[in-house]
Amino acid sequence: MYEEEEEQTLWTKIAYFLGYFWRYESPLQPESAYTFNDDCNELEFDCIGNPVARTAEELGIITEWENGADNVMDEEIVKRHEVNVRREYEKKESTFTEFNCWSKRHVMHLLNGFSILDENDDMIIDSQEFINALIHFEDNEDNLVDEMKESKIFNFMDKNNDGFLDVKQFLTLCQYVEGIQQAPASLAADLASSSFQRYIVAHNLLANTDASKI
Ligand SMILES: [Ca+2]
Repeated sequence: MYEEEEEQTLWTKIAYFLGYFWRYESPLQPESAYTFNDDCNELEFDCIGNPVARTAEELGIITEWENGADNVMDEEIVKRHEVNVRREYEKKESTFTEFNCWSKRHVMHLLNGFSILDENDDMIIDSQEFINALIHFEDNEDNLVDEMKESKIFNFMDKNNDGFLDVKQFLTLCQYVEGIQQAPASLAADLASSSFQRYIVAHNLLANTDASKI
């Protein structure tokens, strides 16, 4: 009895194995429309395998929305590209050439000062970073920051009016502080008594201290 059952199981396995060849279906090629079966994509083919005409909306291709999104993003994409170009200033030799009033070493030192203000390291200083870093600096010096005055300086330097300073704008401001370029009249008085001025002076003292160690 036990042997019979075992033999039956074996034949069942063989029959199942042979049946595999009958059940086999070749891979689908739905784009041809000639290989339609129940598994075929019903969005593309009807029940007899003919391609079904579908509108762009039915297929999820909503061109109006896509075009609308592109139009909305156009201006933003141009703006982002410009910002990314300005983020590269720090690494460019042309920046050192443009500010050759200083040695490359001193420009590097000022760029370290830039990095301290640039809290999120995205190579631009936004107004919040500018104010926060100066508050932090003045805290150490037991001074208060006149936020209105610092914002005025920031906005004056933000010629593009896009809410941040790039490396070149920062270095230009440093030139005003160091008297290499005369600060515009509308900026000079505020700058002379600003936290930013004190920050750069203190930062430069650090450079002199470091240089004296060498
Ligand atoms: Ca930043």
